Amino acid sequence: LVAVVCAAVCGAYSQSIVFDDTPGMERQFDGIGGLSGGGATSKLLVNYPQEQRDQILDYLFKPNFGASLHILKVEIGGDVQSTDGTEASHMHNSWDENYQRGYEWWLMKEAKKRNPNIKLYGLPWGFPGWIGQGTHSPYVNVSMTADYIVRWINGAKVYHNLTIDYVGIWNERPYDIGYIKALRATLDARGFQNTLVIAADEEWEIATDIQADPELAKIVHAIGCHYPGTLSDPDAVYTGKQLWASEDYSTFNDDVGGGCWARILNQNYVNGLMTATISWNLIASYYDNLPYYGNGLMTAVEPWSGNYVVETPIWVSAHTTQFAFVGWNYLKHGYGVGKLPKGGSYVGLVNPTGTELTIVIETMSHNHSVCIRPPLPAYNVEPQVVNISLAGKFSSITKMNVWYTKLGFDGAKDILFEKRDQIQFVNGKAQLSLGLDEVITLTTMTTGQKGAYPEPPPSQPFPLPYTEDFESYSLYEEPFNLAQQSGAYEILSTNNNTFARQMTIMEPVFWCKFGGVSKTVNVIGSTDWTDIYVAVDFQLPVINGSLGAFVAARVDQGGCEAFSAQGIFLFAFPDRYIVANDLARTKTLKEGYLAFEAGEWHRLGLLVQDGNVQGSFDNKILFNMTVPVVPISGFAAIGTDSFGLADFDNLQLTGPS
Ligand code: 147
Repeated sequence: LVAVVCAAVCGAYSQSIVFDDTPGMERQFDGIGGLSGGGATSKLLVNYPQEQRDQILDYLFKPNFGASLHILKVEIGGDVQSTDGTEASHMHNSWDENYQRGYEWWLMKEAKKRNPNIKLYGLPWGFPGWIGQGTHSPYVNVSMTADYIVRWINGAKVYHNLTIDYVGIWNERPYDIGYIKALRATLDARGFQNTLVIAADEEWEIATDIQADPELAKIVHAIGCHYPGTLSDPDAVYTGKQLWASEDYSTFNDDVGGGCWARILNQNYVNGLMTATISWNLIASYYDNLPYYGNGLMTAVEPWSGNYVVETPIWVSAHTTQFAFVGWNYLKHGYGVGKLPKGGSYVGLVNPTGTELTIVIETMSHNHSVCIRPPLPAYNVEPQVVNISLAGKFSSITKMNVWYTKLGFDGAKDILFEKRDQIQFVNGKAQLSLGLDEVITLTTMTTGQKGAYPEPPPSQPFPLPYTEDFESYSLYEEPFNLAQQSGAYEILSTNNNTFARQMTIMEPVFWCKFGGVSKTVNVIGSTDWTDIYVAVDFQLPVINGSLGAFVAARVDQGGCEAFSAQGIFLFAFPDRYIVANDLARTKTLKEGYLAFEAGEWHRLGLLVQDGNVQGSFDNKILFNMTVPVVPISGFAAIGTDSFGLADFDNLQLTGPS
């Protein structure tokens, strides 16, 4: 706990840390952010009841309230699986252009509504197939890819009045210098001189290319490294470029996750001179048992109940975000930035006119601040007393406001972002007693608020029975609750009927390392489901139609592993049906005769009950069989047998009676 008064004996073992602007400032602070996408991480947030959804958005973006983020990074959807699902491209095909798909436009507008100063950053994970022209590279025609990306930036402006501040290259995949130059040239030619290029969203390796190529050096605004473990490469520092942890965190959002976030927010600068840190992800809004469940600043996975959880990382963020802003500057190492004598770290941030000072101190112990990656070398933190000394222009400060967090482990209660009594400075000096796993902000800023809303509604399981006819949707929206793991689904309407269409007609430029099978799949519900009835109307369009459609139960995997998902899959083709034990159809359980034509609507049903599987077509029983041994539970799913158009309507899910 912050203790200003210390017995005389404290002085004997206390150490001084100084905050002094005399030698000037070091680097400019570029902000703390969250990442929506890479992929589909905000999926379940979109159709929350408006009341809870607005509350959640306030906790994330509203200044002076919660995480109050400075940067929102979003995926530029590419119709590919990009971790927890696929996000739609604005150009499924070369002849197609649409800026109403998905939810990132909506999210960016909600963020801007709350904080007009929030910076926006777009980055693709994958690309629709036509960009690769039959290859799996986006660089076969770099001006075409640059055109595709700049169209997204232009669409943001024209259709949503959103200014994209930063754009990246290809998430965690190879960059191409020719492409980076083409991208810059295209941005400039279309009036986006102010959209800055961040490269290359992997490690620091672009630093050597920047050193060797003055033209490239001019183009790259900041080097963006992922999961830097608070360290930057000397080559990267040598470029003189801004250095960003352009994706970091990805840790379950309990107190250890909060500890990770607190440690890296400070130490990315202290150890690595990184001036921006962006959390993967912004909000964990994807079903449990998809990859990296809960790896967001907070969790919201129940649109049907409205339940959500404001987790520790939100309040850890607030310690920095509410009291320092983009364009502020860090003090110099040794003059307000450094490691504490007995472990932990501190940063001093100053506003552009030099009149406000914010100090953030963290004392996270090793085991209480481990992030998902990279491994964290051993270190020690001990309780300590530090003498704080304010020098230069700051020497006249007599008091600072104090915000305090102590993460509670082993049954102890968390203290999260509480306002404490002011700390008094006598001749620029004060003493602070620090315990373990604390975050303390000392600031001249008088703002700061621990935002609060009434408890959200209680948690509820996915509601069954469940029906979805899509009639209430806006055109081009993505179906709610159906978490697309391959393919891109959107709401269309013909003859006064609204339905969901699978839009991807060719294999995309994948992001997942192992590529994927040429199937599309949407999962829904819970991986706890065992017995279930799943039925849907489907139609295979005549032109560019998929070869078949399926309904499935007990689907056990999503994410990049979706392609190897097992389950009970009933595929319908114009001339037969196939029951497979896996999405890839490597294991056929049953086959039989079926006859229908493309362009006709039919209903496909799958009932798993009491050890029996029953398939139906247009409500007539097709077969009965014994339930396969594995998997024993999983999501319900619908999808297609190949990339190609397919329409779905009147989804019905019924649980065991
Ligand atoms: C990152 C991705 O960029 C994100 O989309 C998301 O998948 C995130 C989840 O932690 O991870 O990709 C990485 C995946 C693996 C490693 C690093 C980054 N790794 O093993 O070092």
